[in-house]
Amino acid sequence: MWWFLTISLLTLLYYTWQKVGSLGKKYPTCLPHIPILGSLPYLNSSDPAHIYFTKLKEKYGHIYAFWLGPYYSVVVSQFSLAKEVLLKKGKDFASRPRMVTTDILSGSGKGIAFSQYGPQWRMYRKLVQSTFSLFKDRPQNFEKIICQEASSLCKSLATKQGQSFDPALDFFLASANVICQFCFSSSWKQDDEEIKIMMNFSDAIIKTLAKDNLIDVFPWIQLFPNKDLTLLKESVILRNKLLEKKIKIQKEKFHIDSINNLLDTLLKAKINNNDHLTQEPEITDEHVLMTVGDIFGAGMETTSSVVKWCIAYLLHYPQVKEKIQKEIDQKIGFSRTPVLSDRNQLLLLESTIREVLRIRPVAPLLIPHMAHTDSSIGEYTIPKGTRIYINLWSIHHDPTEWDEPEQFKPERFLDKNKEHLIMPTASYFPFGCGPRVCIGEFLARAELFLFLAWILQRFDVDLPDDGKLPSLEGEFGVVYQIVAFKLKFRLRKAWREAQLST
Ligand code: STR
Repeated sequence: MWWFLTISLLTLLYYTWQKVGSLGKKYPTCLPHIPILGSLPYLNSSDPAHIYFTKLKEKYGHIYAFWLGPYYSVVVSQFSLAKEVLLKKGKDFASRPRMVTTDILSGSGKGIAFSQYGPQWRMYRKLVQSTFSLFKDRPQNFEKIICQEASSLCKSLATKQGQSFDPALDFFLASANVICQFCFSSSWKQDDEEIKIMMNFSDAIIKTLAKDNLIDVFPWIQLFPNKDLTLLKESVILRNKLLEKKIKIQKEKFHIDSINNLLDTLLKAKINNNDHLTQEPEITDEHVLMTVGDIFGAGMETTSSVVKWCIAYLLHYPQVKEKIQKEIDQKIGFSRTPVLSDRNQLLLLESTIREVLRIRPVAPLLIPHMAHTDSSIGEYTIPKGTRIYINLWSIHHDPTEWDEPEQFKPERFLDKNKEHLIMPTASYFPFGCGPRVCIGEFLARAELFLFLAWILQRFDVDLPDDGKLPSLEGEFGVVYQIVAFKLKFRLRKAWREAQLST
């Protein structure tokens, strides 16, 4: 009897407290919620989060809220509101919620991807940006680095000609090497065991990080045995060991007058930071490791994942692949390999990349944002601490903005005469926007273009022997990955003939 009265009283207090607090303010429609669990009992679906959130939009509108246990969360599914969050009021919403899983990966919010908004995050982001500028203006620039990797990638694919195989490792190696040059001025060889270890731990991190994991809602759950958490912790230990080893080797070569990569930039900043009694935030070895770790992880995972999605779509739509190849043959031919300035020429390849980034965005809910001050979205009050999920998936599949959004149509990014690239609607931001926009967008776009142009100039991409097409469904996680698939590469006749005649 007593417990019944206590629970009833608590429930009453809870609702009264919420009503009083919200007097005169307008909040987004909220899913039903109960004490302690919040809306969790009403968020039960077998659909991946981005699909489920898109379905909820039909019932609750473009902006709605729910309680993830104790965390008030808002989902934004419309372009104009998302723009307000990311750009117009970008600063208000530029923080990140602290979660058990992201804290494990980032050493309690260090680095740049999962760290809170503030001077520390800003300083590390600037240091990474300045290293990007360093690579743009020097002879061994990104274009050269990517082309070297594209060349090694094509050589490796040629050795597997005619075999049915999973190309994941080859694409991973190519992307990892570009980012490894950026971080440490070094790279891996094809048969290096370390690359396989990296691919495995990276995959494990993606599958266990910031997912619909209850641990991120109720941290006390970690007190009980948990398979996902153990896997995440083990993978992060492996990653940190590998990075520490790389950092140690690079530190021995470090010279303050010769800054060649991201680690050099960070080590120099660390020395300057210790020398002068500056107001700058602290730079510790752990901060350095986490910053390099974020860039490294982002660089290898995202690019290789999108290359796989592109190839998978080309297997589903061979007529698009043929048109791209025709364009390559006409605009580049076989006497030279593709370069970045060909982007103005290979419009169909560029539009295909854009369409893949639309229909299968790398991060369908971006990384969750958090309001670090009281603010508003549209007419709605958003209290400090609210978690904001931008449903990029729903924005990229909005039928009021896109013609047949479920269809793969690269030509939607071309004008009528197919002579210019266009943006059919502003409802598109595969790399996010505002203060937290993807820092490597320029590099990612360059890699996607060059890797695909090099591959398609040389190879035909065919179905594997069992004739199985890749699934286009994907697996939801912090990166929306394609399920492993097999294919066959075959050197193109025209390419072979051109090689013989030179
Ligand atoms: C991949 C696995 C890894 O080893 C390290 C990281 C940290 C940075 C993460 C990256 C991850 C996945 C892709 C992220 C990136 C930061 C930005 C990027 C989430 C988990 C995206 O927003 C897609």
